[in-house]
Amino acid sequence: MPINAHPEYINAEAEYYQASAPEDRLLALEKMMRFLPKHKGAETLRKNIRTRYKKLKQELEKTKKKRSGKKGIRKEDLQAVIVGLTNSGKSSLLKTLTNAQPKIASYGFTTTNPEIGTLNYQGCNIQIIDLPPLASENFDKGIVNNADTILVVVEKIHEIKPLLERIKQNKNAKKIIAFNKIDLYNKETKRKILETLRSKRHNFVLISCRTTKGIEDLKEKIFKSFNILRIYTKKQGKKQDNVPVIIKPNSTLKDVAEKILHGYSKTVKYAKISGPSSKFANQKVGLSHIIKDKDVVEFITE
Ligand SMILES: Nc1nc2c(ncn2[C@@H]2O[C@H](COP(=O)(O)OP(=O)(O)O)[C@@H](O)[C@H]2O)c(=O)[nH]1
Ligand SMILES: [Mg+2]
Repeated sequence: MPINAHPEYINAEAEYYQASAPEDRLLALEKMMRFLPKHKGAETLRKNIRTRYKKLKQELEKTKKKRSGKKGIRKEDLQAVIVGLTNSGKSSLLKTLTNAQPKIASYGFTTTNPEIGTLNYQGCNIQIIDLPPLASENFDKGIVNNADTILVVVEKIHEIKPLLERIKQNKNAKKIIAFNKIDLYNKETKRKILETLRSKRHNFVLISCRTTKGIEDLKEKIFKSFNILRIYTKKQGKKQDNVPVIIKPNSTLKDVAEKILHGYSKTVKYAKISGPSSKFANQKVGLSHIIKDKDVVEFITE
Protein backbone atom coordinates (compact mmCIF):
# COMPACT_ATOMS: atom_id res chain seq x y z
CA MET A 1 0.00 0.00 0.00
CA PRO A 2 1.51 3.34 -0.99
CA ILE A 3 1.79 6.13 1.48
CA ASN A 4 -0.99 8.74 1.27
CA ALA A 5 -3.29 6.48 -0.71
CA HIS A 6 -6.56 8.08 -1.68
CA PRO A 7 -9.53 6.59 0.26
CA GLU A 8 -11.16 5.78 -3.10
CA TYR A 9 -8.07 3.77 -3.92
CA ILE A 10 -8.30 1.84 -0.69
CA ASN A 11 -11.94 1.09 -1.38
CA ALA A 12 -11.17 -0.04 -4.90
CA GLU A 13 -8.42 -2.29 -3.66
CA ALA A 14 -10.80 -3.85 -1.16
CA GLU A 15 -13.30 -4.38 -3.96
CA TYR A 16 -10.59 -6.04 -6.00
CA TYR A 17 -9.78 -8.57 -3.31
CA GLN A 18 -13.41 -9.26 -2.52
CA ALA A 19 -14.61 -9.61 -6.10
CA SER A 20 -15.20 -13.14 -7.26
CA ALA A 21 -16.19 -12.46 -10.86
CA PRO A 22 -13.29 -11.51 -13.13
CA GLU A 23 -15.45 -8.74 -14.64
CA ASP A 24 -15.78 -7.14 -11.22
CA ARG A 25 -12.07 -7.53 -10.55
CA LEU A 26 -11.35 -5.72 -13.80
CA LEU A 27 -13.66 -2.86 -12.84
CA ALA A 28 -11.94 -2.59 -9.48
CA LEU A 29 -8.52 -2.50 -11.13
CA GLU A 30 -9.73 0.31 -13.36
CA LYS A 31 -10.80 2.28 -10.32
CA MET A 32 -7.47 1.56 -8.62
CA MET A 33 -5.61 2.95 -11.61
CA ARG A 34 -7.75 6.08 -11.52
CA PHE A 35 -7.14 6.81 -7.84
CA LEU A 36 -3.57 5.69 -7.58
CA PRO A 37 -1.18 8.34 -6.15
CA LYS A 38 0.71 10.12 -8.90
CA HIS A 39 4.02 10.48 -7.05
CA LYS A 40 7.17 8.59 -7.89
CA GLY A 41 6.99 6.33 -4.85
CA ALA A 42 3.95 4.58 -6.35
CA GLU A 43 5.54 3.86 -9.69
CA THR A 44 6.21 0.17 -9.10
CA LEU A 45 2.69 -0.32 -7.88
CA ARG A 46 1.31 1.51 -10.90
CA LYS A 47 3.20 -0.82 -13.22
CA ASN A 48 2.09 -3.83 -11.26
CA ILE A 49 -1.56 -2.85 -11.44
CA ARG A 50 -1.36 -2.04 -15.11
CA THR A 51 0.12 -5.48 -15.80
CA ARG A 52 -2.58 -7.18 -13.76
CA TYR A 53 -5.21 -5.17 -15.61
CA LYS A 54 -3.87 -6.06 -19.05
CA LYS A 55 -3.56 -9.73 -18.20
CA LEU A 56 -7.05 -9.98 -16.78
CA LYS A 57 -8.53 -8.12 -19.71
CA GLN A 58 -6.84 -10.49 -22.15
CA GLU A 59 -8.05 -13.51 -20.22
CA LEU A 60 -11.57 -12.16 -20.18
CA GLU A 61 -11.55 -11.54 -23.90
CA LYS A 62 -10.30 -15.06 -24.50
CA THR A 63 -13.02 -16.68 -22.41
CA LYS A 64 -15.60 -14.42 -24.00
CA LYS A 65 -14.54 -15.62 -27.43
CA LYS A 66 -14.55 -19.21 -26.30
CA ARG A 67 -17.95 -18.78 -24.74
CA SER A 68 -19.50 -17.27 -27.81
CA GLY A 69 -17.76 -19.95 -29.84
CA LYS A 70 -19.23 -22.71 -27.75
CA LYS A 71 -22.68 -21.22 -27.86
CA GLY A 72 -22.12 -20.28 -31.48
CA ILE A 73 -24.63 -21.73 -33.83
CA ARG A 74 -24.57 -22.88 -37.39
CA LYS A 75 -24.89 -19.83 -39.54
CA GLU A 76 -28.06 -21.09 -41.16
CA ASP A 77 -29.81 -20.99 -37.84
CA LEU A 78 -32.13 -18.21 -36.79
CA GLN A 79 -30.93 -15.67 -34.33
CA ALA A 80 -32.42 -12.50 -32.90
CA VAL A 81 -30.59 -10.18 -30.54
CA ILE A 82 -32.26 -8.02 -27.91
CA VAL A 83 -30.89 -4.52 -27.30
CA GLY A 84 -32.19 -1.70 -25.16
CA LEU A 85 -31.49 0.46 -22.17
CA THR A 86 -31.14 -0.98 -18.71
CA ASN A 87 -34.48 -1.65 -17.11
CA SER A 88 -36.43 -1.51 -20.36
CA GLY A 89 -37.39 -5.16 -19.87
CA LYS A 90 -34.91 -7.09 -22.01
CA SER A 91 -34.50 -9.93 -19.56
CA SER A 92 -38.25 -10.05 -19.05
CA LEU A 93 -38.73 -10.28 -22.79
CA LEU A 94 -36.21 -13.09 -23.12
CA LYS A 95 -38.05 -14.96 -20.40
CA THR A 96 -41.44 -14.32 -21.99
CA LEU A 97 -40.31 -15.43 -25.43
CA THR A 98 -38.19 -18.42 -24.51
CA ASN A 99 -37.35 -21.12 -22.03
CA ALA A 100 -34.53 -19.05 -20.50
CA GLN A 101 -34.51 -18.02 -16.84
CA PRO A 102 -32.61 -14.73 -16.76
CA LYS A 103 -32.21 -12.56 -13.68
CA ILE A 104 -34.75 -9.78 -13.55
CA ALA A 105 -34.42 -6.77 -11.28
CA SER A 106 -35.80 -3.30 -11.00
CA TYR A 107 -32.33 -1.82 -10.73
CA GLY A 108 -29.84 -1.49 -13.53
CA PHE A 109 -27.11 -3.68 -14.97
CA THR A 110 -28.25 -7.09 -13.78
CA THR A 111 -27.21 -8.74 -17.00
CA THR A 112 -23.45 -8.98 -17.40
CA ASN A 113 -23.15 -11.86 -19.82
CA PRO A 114 -25.22 -12.67 -22.86
CA GLU A 115 -28.22 -14.78 -21.88
CA ILE A 116 -29.55 -17.16 -24.46
CA GLY A 117 -32.91 -18.79 -24.91
CA THR A 118 -34.74 -20.68 -27.59
CA LEU A 119 -38.06 -19.63 -29.01
CA ASN A 120 -39.86 -22.45 -30.70
CA TYR A 121 -42.17 -20.99 -33.28
CA GLN A 122 -44.10 -23.17 -35.71
CA GLY A 123 -41.52 -25.90 -35.51
CA CYS A 124 -38.54 -23.57 -35.90
CA ASN A 125 -35.99 -22.97 -33.19
CA ILE A 126 -35.09 -19.32 -32.97
CA GLN A 127 -32.20 -18.36 -30.75
CA ILE A 128 -32.82 -15.20 -28.75
CA ILE A 129 -29.88 -13.43 -27.16
CA ASP A 130 -30.11 -10.84 -24.42
CA LEU A 131 -26.95 -8.76 -24.31
CA PRO A 132 -25.63 -6.69 -21.44
CA PRO A 133 -26.74 -3.06 -21.67
CA LEU A 134 -25.37 -1.05 -24.59
CA ALA A 135 -23.52 1.25 -22.21
CA SER A 136 -21.71 -1.48 -20.29
CA GLU A 137 -18.30 -2.78 -21.16
CA ASN A 138 -19.61 -6.31 -21.46
CA PHE A 139 -21.63 -5.31 -24.47
CA ASP A 140 -20.66 -7.44 -27.42
CA LYS A 141 -20.76 -5.47 -30.65
CA GLY A 142 -19.87 -8.51 -32.74
CA ILE A 143 -23.10 -10.28 -31.90
CA VAL A 144 -25.15 -7.23 -32.84
CA ASN A 145 -23.25 -6.69 -36.06
CA ASN A 146 -23.87 -10.26 -37.18
CA ALA A 147 -27.46 -10.60 -36.07
CA ASP A 148 -30.18 -11.24 -38.64
CA THR A 149 -32.78 -9.56 -36.51
CA ILE A 150 -32.46 -7.02 -33.73
CA LEU A 151 -35.20 -6.50 -31.17
CA VAL A 152 -35.01 -2.97 -29.86
CA VAL A 153 -36.74 -2.89 -26.49
CA VAL A 154 -37.88 0.55 -25.30
CA GLU A 155 -40.30 1.96 -22.79
CA LYS A 156 -40.28 5.55 -24.09
CA ILE A 157 -40.39 6.97 -27.61
CA HIS A 158 -37.28 9.08 -27.15
CA GLU A 159 -35.18 5.95 -26.49
CA ILE A 160 -35.62 4.72 -30.04
CA LYS A 161 -33.51 7.15 -32.04
CA PRO A 162 -30.24 6.86 -30.09
CA LEU A 163 -30.59 3.07 -29.92
CA LEU A 164 -31.06 2.79 -33.68
CA GLU A 165 -28.09 5.09 -34.09
CA ARG A 166 -25.91 2.72 -32.05
CA ILE A 167 -26.81 -0.37 -34.05
CA LYS A 168 -26.77 1.25 -37.45
CA GLN A 169 -23.56 -0.54 -38.53
CA ASN A 170 -25.66 -3.62 -39.08
CA LYS A 171 -27.46 -2.51 -42.20
CA ASN A 172 -28.73 -5.98 -43.07
CA ALA A 173 -30.52 -6.78 -39.86
CA LYS A 174 -34.25 -6.36 -39.60
CA LYS A 175 -35.03 -4.13 -36.68
CA ILE A 176 -38.18 -4.59 -34.66
CA ILE A 177 -39.13 -2.03 -32.04
CA ALA A 178 -40.71 -3.77 -29.05
CA PHE A 179 -42.41 -0.99 -27.14
CA ASN A 180 -42.64 -2.57 -23.70
CA LYS A 181 -44.60 -1.96 -20.48
CA ILE A 182 -47.67 -0.95 -22.41
CA ASP A 183 -49.72 -2.11 -19.40
CA LEU A 184 -48.64 1.08 -17.63
CA TYR A 185 -50.40 3.40 -20.08
CA ASN A 186 -54.01 4.42 -20.48
CA LYS A 187 -55.90 4.26 -23.75
CA GLU A 188 -55.19 7.84 -24.76
CA THR A 189 -51.43 7.57 -24.18
CA LYS A 190 -51.33 4.25 -26.02
CA ARG A 191 -53.06 5.86 -28.98
CA LYS A 192 -50.47 8.63 -29.06
CA ILE A 193 -47.61 6.13 -28.89
CA LEU A 194 -49.15 4.16 -31.75
CA GLU A 195 -49.52 7.27 -33.85
CA THR A 196 -45.94 8.35 -33.33
CA LEU A 197 -44.53 4.92 -34.12
CA ARG A 198 -46.66 4.69 -37.25
CA SER A 199 -45.73 8.16 -38.46
CA LYS A 200 -42.05 7.27 -38.09
CA ARG A 201 -42.68 4.10 -40.12
CA HIS A 202 -41.08 1.85 -37.58
CA ASN A 203 -41.56 -1.87 -37.67
CA PHE A 204 -42.97 -2.14 -34.17
CA VAL A 205 -45.18 -3.98 -31.71
CA LEU A 206 -46.63 -2.69 -28.46
CA ILE A 207 -46.00 -5.33 -25.84
CA SER A 208 -46.20 -6.05 -22.18
CA CYS A 209 -44.01 -8.72 -20.70
CA ARG A 210 -46.19 -8.51 -17.62
CA THR A 211 -49.53 -9.26 -19.27
CA THR A 212 -48.02 -10.90 -22.41
CA LYS A 213 -50.03 -8.55 -24.58
CA GLY A 214 -48.55 -8.28 -28.06
CA ILE A 215 -46.13 -11.15 -27.48
CA GLU A 216 -47.72 -13.42 -30.09
CA ASP A 217 -47.57 -10.60 -32.65
CA LEU A 218 -43.95 -10.06 -31.80
CA LYS A 219 -43.16 -13.76 -32.26
CA GLU A 220 -44.74 -13.66 -35.67
CA LYS A 221 -42.80 -10.54 -36.62
CA ILE A 222 -39.57 -12.14 -35.47
CA PHE A 223 -40.28 -15.24 -37.50
CA LYS A 224 -41.21 -13.27 -40.61
CA SER A 225 -38.12 -11.10 -40.30
CA PHE A 226 -35.91 -14.03 -41.25
CA ASN A 227 -37.42 -14.50 -44.69
CA ILE A 228 -36.94 -18.24 -44.68
CA LEU A 229 -38.67 -21.34 -45.92
CA ARG A 230 -39.50 -24.40 -43.87
CA ILE A 231 -39.14 -27.72 -45.59
CA TYR A 232 -40.39 -30.81 -43.82
CA THR A 233 -38.64 -34.03 -44.70
CA LYS A 234 -40.09 -37.46 -44.52
CA LYS A 235 -38.59 -40.91 -44.58
CA GLN A 236 -40.13 -43.55 -46.77
CA GLY A 237 -43.41 -44.80 -45.34
CA LYS A 238 -43.01 -42.63 -42.23
CA LYS A 239 -44.61 -39.44 -40.99
CA GLN A 240 -42.97 -36.09 -41.69
CA ASP A 241 -40.36 -34.70 -39.32
CA ASN A 242 -41.61 -32.08 -36.90
CA VAL A 243 -38.50 -29.94 -37.15
CA PRO A 244 -38.19 -28.39 -40.59
CA VAL A 245 -35.08 -27.79 -42.56
CA ILE A 246 -34.63 -24.02 -42.71
CA ILE A 247 -33.59 -22.67 -46.06
CA LYS A 248 -33.50 -19.47 -48.11
CA PRO A 249 -36.17 -18.63 -50.70
CA ASN A 250 -35.47 -19.84 -54.25
CA SER A 251 -33.53 -22.87 -53.05
CA THR A 252 -33.71 -26.19 -54.83
CA LEU A 253 -34.18 -29.70 -53.51
CA LYS A 254 -30.45 -30.14 -54.01
CA ASP A 255 -29.86 -27.33 -51.52
CA VAL A 256 -32.20 -29.02 -49.07
CA ALA A 257 -30.43 -32.37 -49.42
CA GLU A 258 -27.03 -30.72 -48.94
CA LYS A 259 -28.29 -28.86 -45.91
CA ILE A 260 -29.34 -32.15 -44.34
CA LEU A 261 -25.97 -33.71 -44.98
CA HIS A 262 -23.08 -32.53 -47.09
CA GLY A 263 -22.80 -34.86 -50.07
CA TYR A 264 -26.24 -36.38 -49.52
CA SER A 265 -27.63 -34.99 -52.78
CA LYS A 266 -25.28 -37.28 -54.74
CA THR A 267 -27.08 -40.33 -53.38
CA VAL A 268 -30.56 -39.04 -54.23
CA LYS A 269 -32.21 -40.50 -57.35
CA TYR A 270 -35.33 -38.40 -57.21
CA ALA A 271 -37.75 -36.92 -54.69
CA LYS A 272 -41.43 -37.04 -53.95
CA ILE A 273 -42.85 -33.72 -53.04
CA SER A 274 -46.17 -32.61 -51.53
CA GLY A 275 -47.33 -29.15 -50.61
CA PRO A 276 -47.25 -25.65 -52.07
CA SER A 277 -44.66 -26.27 -54.80
CA SER A 278 -46.15 -29.54 -56.01
CA LYS A 279 -48.86 -30.04 -58.61
CA PHE A 280 -50.26 -32.95 -56.63
CA ALA A 281 -49.28 -34.98 -53.57
CA ASN A 282 -46.16 -37.10 -53.90
CA GLN A 283 -45.22 -35.58 -57.22
CA LYS A 284 -42.00 -37.09 -58.54
CA VAL A 285 -39.41 -34.37 -59.11
CA GLY A 286 -35.66 -33.96 -59.60
CA LEU A 287 -33.13 -32.15 -57.48
CA SER A 288 -33.42 -28.94 -59.49
CA HIS A 289 -37.01 -28.50 -58.31
CA ILE A 290 -37.49 -25.14 -56.58
CA ILE A 291 -39.17 -25.49 -53.20
CA LYS A 292 -41.74 -23.37 -51.39
CA ASP A 293 -42.47 -22.78 -47.71
CA LYS A 294 -44.01 -25.80 -45.97
CA ASP A 295 -43.24 -28.31 -48.70
CA VAL A 296 -42.94 -31.92 -47.55
CA VAL A 297 -40.22 -33.86 -49.30
CA GLU A 298 -39.21 -37.47 -49.38
CA PHE A 299 -35.81 -38.19 -50.88
CA ILE A 300 -35.52 -41.48 -52.69
CA THR A 301 -31.99 -42.85 -52.68
CA GLU A 302 -30.64 -45.90 -54.41
N1 LIG B 1 -45.17 -2.85 -15.72
C1 LIG B 1 -44.29 -3.56 -16.39
N2 LIG B 1 -43.04 -3.77 -15.88
C2 LIG B 1 -42.17 -4.52 -16.59
C3 LIG B 1 -42.52 -5.08 -17.85
N3 LIG B 1 -41.43 -5.74 -18.31
C4 LIG B 1 -40.47 -5.61 -17.37
N4 LIG B 1 -40.90 -4.88 -16.33
C5 LIG B 1 -40.15 -4.53 -15.12
O1 LIG B 1 -39.06 -3.68 -15.47
C6 LIG B 1 -37.95 -3.95 -14.63
C7 LIG B 1 -36.71 -4.25 -15.46
O2 LIG B 1 -36.89 -5.47 -16.13
P1 LIG B 1 -35.68 -6.32 -16.72
O3 LIG B 1 -36.29 -7.37 -17.57
O4 LIG B 1 -34.74 -6.75 -15.64
O5 LIG B 1 -34.98 -5.21 -17.62
P2 LIG B 1 -33.54 -5.20 -18.34
O6 LIG B 1 -32.64 -4.42 -17.47
O7 LIG B 1 -33.77 -4.50 -19.64
O8 LIG B 1 -33.14 -6.62 -18.52
C8 LIG B 1 -38.36 -5.11 -13.71
O9 LIG B 1 -38.79 -4.57 -12.50
C9 LIG B 1 -39.51 -5.74 -14.45
O10 LIG B 1 -40.40 -6.39 -13.58
C10 LIG B 1 -43.85 -4.85 -18.36
O11 LIG B 1 -44.25 -5.29 -19.43
N5 LIG B 1 -44.67 -4.09 -17.58
MG1 LIG C 1 -31.44 -7.60 -17.95
